[in-house]
Amino acid sequence: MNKTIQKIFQTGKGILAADESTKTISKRFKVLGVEANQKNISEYRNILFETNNLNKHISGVILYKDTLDQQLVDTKKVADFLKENNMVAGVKVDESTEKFSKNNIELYTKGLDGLKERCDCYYEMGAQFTKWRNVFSVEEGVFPTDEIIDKNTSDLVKYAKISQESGLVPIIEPEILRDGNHSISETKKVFCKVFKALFKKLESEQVQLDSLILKTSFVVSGSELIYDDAESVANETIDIFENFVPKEIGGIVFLSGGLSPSQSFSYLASTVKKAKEIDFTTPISFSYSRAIQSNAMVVWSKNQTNEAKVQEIFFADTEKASKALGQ
Ligand code: 5MM
Repeated sequence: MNKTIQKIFQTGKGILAADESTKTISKRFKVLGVEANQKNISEYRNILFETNNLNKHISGVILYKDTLDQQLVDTKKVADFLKENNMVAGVKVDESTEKFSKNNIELYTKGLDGLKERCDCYYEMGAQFTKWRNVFSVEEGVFPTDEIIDKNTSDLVKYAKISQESGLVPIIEPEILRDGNHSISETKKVFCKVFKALFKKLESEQVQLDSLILKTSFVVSGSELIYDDAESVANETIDIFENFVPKEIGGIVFLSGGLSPSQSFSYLASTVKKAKEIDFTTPISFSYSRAIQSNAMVVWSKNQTNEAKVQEIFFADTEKASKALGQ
């Protein structure tokens, strides 16, 4: 698992999140007027994976379970193709969210049943890491409730333990959602509560921290408010890391959470800069889906045969993400 962490956090490289569930990718395709059948989904993803020199900026790819064993057109399995091209294959092992019975509003993440067997199987299929995402809505004085924080953080810890037992590096993704009109300080309060509970449980359950990756949102205001300046985001985000994230974890990667590509790159650059200024030594990188895929997906939706153009746009956005990491 240490080798996997080292490969993922190579200088200037990050993770491509291509693990949208069928429901999520269908939503994205629908907006662009493309039919979300399996053929279109795999053809689109294969174009991304086969981008020339993708490994210059991408060290690992999170796959949806169906993609892991899929054949690239006339060639080999996706996991083998990535490996041959010096990229690590990972897989999303959660089974998406469902309403939490305590209030029927908040969401918990399913997928613990049979997880060990699935992880063992994914390892055999060539995966080297896994990912589990849960979500926390923010509404001042209302959400997230203590009950959902307890449930989601406990399940993240159970997942991380099982993943490590199968030799797979877990990426724990407690996503603090942007939806709403909450202030950046309200978001920060939620980060404090969630991270405090999460890392306390990880330590008491003796999850190996150096073989674990945290995937997190930036500390930002709700999406209905105007955008935060990059310096404030960096200051608040690094403050949370310093206070709640043990330095010995394998690394931290950011999700983009519906921020625009340029915002995702600028927040990443300012946060990495701030981390360097204060000698925060835990490796930091990106694990973006929308921030590096959205422009390419629009081009693809307009002309599904113009692979070269899609790959050019996609490569350019991975390059921008890489540049944001500084060198
Ligand atoms: C790509 O979407 C991932 C899976 O989400 P669903 O289960 O809802 O389909 C998601 O975990 C993703 O990896 C992260 O949120 C990062 O994606 P963004 O678009 O936020 O960078």
